[in-house]
Amino acid sequence: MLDLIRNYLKNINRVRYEIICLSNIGRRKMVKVITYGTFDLFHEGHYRLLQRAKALGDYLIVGVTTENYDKARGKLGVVDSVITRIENVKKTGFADEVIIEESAGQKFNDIKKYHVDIFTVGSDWTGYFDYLNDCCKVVYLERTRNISSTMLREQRHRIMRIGIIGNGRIANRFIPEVRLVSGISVQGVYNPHSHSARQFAKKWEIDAYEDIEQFYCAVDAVYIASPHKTHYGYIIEALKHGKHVLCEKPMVLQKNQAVEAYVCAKEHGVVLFEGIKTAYCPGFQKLLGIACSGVIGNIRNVEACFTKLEHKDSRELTDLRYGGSFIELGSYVMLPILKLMGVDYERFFFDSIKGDNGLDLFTKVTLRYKTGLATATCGLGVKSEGRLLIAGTKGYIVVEAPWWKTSYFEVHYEDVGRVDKYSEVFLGEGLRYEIGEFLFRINRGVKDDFKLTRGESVALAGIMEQFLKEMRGI
Ligand code: C2G
Repeated sequence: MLDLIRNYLKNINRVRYEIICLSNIGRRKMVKVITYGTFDLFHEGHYRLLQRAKALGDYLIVGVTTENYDKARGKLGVVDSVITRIENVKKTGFADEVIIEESAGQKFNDIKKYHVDIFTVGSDWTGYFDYLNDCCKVVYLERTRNISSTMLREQRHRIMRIGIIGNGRIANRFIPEVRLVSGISVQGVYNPHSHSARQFAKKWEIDAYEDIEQFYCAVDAVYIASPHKTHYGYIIEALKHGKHVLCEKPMVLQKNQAVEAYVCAKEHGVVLFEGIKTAYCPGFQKLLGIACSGVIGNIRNVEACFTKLEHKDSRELTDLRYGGSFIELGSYVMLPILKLMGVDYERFFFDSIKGDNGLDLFTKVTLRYKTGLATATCGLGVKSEGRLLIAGTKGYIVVEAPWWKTSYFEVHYEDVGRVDKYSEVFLGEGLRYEIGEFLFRINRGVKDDFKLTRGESVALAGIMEQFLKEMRGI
């Protein structure tokens, strides 16, 4: 298949190239420009990039990525075939030559091979390709901020325009990850503190909205990354505006709020999705598959620990209502327990080591099920071994830290000499997996939420609520 594409491109491009070379004889040196991209669900941003790339010189070479390369570099959800993507690039009339990009490191060789003068790419990659300055000029062209739907009308999938509410640390990690999911584009940010939103928008070349109604008009979906206590209000408001919602964990801190939010999403025909990244990453999916396959027998005990030392002045250790280790990390440590042991625990209790301000620096939750036990441990002020251990009647599975970014795990048996080892990719910050799944559910109308069910999400909210009641009297 690749050979076919290569020959086809080679023939038409050779003729074009010869004509251009002949017409340039005796004139100034022809300036050759090269750019690369996936060009999936071809849109205005791609068109404008190619138009400006062409204007930088006389001859434009466009590298279109193969499916395998996109897979290897962690770009998810590519819809169009490489043939369609090449055709779409060619239709613009800007490309004098189209080549295929198959691997990392190819850019450097292409620049030498095709005697390229300028390498260009959108500004979402600023700095990333500076190393190519050694062999040609590198130009970052400003990315197109607003992708209107005019160019996309006939397409099966629209580009989903997502807006961000809240612009803290996690939102800064979210944007580069969205850019590695095909079919979704960050439109803008809303924060009642408009100065902060404007700075964030400038940094990421997106729009800042001061008016929340205008914000909702401009987006199809929202990512809620605001302080915990504001989640519920934003979720309901966004759902009522008919927007799909991806909300950071913990989604809400009361069981009835979670139930109401899911009912509201159903009523408005949109997707509500709790963003616990571990739940959607391929390694964790593989782990659950192996754990439930019977190789370790019946699961009798799950122990999950996650600690992350935070500075005493951090938001996590100073927010007296919604700070502390369990609210911050509890969603992660409870996840494998709820997935493997279920939501029907018989009883559970919390115990914490508290700091001077009363916030928990370290918390243990012990759960008793009909068929087994579980312990969730998390800490912001105590460091421990962040391990996930799943014990069964025939063997056990161990996943070392950072198990919440599952990429490797081992299955052990009574026979100490027998160890089965499994690995799986976990790319970047891993947020791309939840974003990809969110988009998949929106586009395909998928009702199946097995990676993190409504029931599990509601149970998590219930456990958070219980924790706040027992430990803080809220
Ligand atoms: N682009 C843009 N504005 C947008 C979206 C994309 O200017 N709103 C630009 C990108 O910066 C890139 C080109 O359009 O230069 C193609 O974008 P993608 O198809 O998303 O490809 P990308 O993943 O950015 O791959 O080797 C691949 C390249 O490194 C770029």
